[in-house]
Amino acid sequence: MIRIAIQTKGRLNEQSVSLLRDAGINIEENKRKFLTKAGGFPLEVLYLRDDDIPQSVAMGAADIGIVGMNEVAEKGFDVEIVKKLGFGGCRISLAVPKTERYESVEYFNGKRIATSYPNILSRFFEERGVKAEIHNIAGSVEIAPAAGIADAIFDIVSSGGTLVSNGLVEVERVFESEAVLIANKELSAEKRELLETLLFRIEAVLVSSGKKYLLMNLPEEAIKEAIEILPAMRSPTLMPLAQPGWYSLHSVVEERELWDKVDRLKKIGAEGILVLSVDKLIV
Ligand code: PRT
Ligand code: ZN
Repeated sequence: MIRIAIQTKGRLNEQSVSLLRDAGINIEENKRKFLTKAGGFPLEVLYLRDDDIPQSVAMGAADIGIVGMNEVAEKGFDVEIVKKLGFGGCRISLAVPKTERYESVEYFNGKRIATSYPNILSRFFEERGVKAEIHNIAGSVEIAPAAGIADAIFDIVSSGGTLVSNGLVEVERVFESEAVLIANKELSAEKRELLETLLFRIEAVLVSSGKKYLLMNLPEEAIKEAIEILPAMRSPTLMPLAQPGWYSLHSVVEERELWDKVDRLKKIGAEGILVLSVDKLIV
């Protein structure tokens, strides 16, 4: 049995649960329980605030966890970063009121900065020889400058909308983050093996995301060009059709490249193009 800590509610909860579900793990969310047993895999789910996940994994209250890299870096607990998970992407940035003239990080010398990430910020300032007053505040950091309790902020940014609506501009991107799978560094052999199995499944889910399966009919003379348009894991699958001179071609493509490839394939004579979603891709 292995125990995973995930966020109880908040931005990472839904995607953590759906990643585990896509990996074949049956999680019944019972909001009143903080520890539940999953089906389909020897796994227990421990629901925690994201701030507590690095520590719980470092101390062994949970064996593994899903949490933002920002929390791992801020808390500084010694855990293994097993895998970047491709969701929860954001950055932690310094932002100043848009009326300020900003030229370089020296601007922050002697300034008061509000943040919930004092450790990451003080490391950044130390590296650059900046001496600023860091105010650790929980909650709405972005209102601190307008409230007159800080000159600048250091906070999570994703779209940038929150900064704009508070009259702030991002001036330094300090830390890039996304959700990561972390593990206790001293897992037993049995738990390590369960982690490997889980990781194998998670990788199959991650690899398939954003991929499409493409099928089409193609005249023989277009095959060479089609293979250039569609480099696949080995090469595209090609099967002769009953009608002489025609083939069926199958390949997996990145969704973001789909329309560009489809346009090019149509130009060289592809017909009956069928696009399917990829559920799992085991490489
Ligand atoms: O209750 P608990 O402590 O578990 O949750 P929380 O309130 O501390 O965290 P939560 O759920 O807000 O975020 C969890 C994790 O999601 C963070 O630690 C990040 O790793 C990640 N993440 C990704 C974000 C954002 N994007 C994000 N945009 N966390 C917070 N924000 C906030 C940010 O603080 C700011 O207020 O969204 C606002 C900025 O968003 P934009 O789009 O306007 O720039
Ligand atoms: Zn939190």
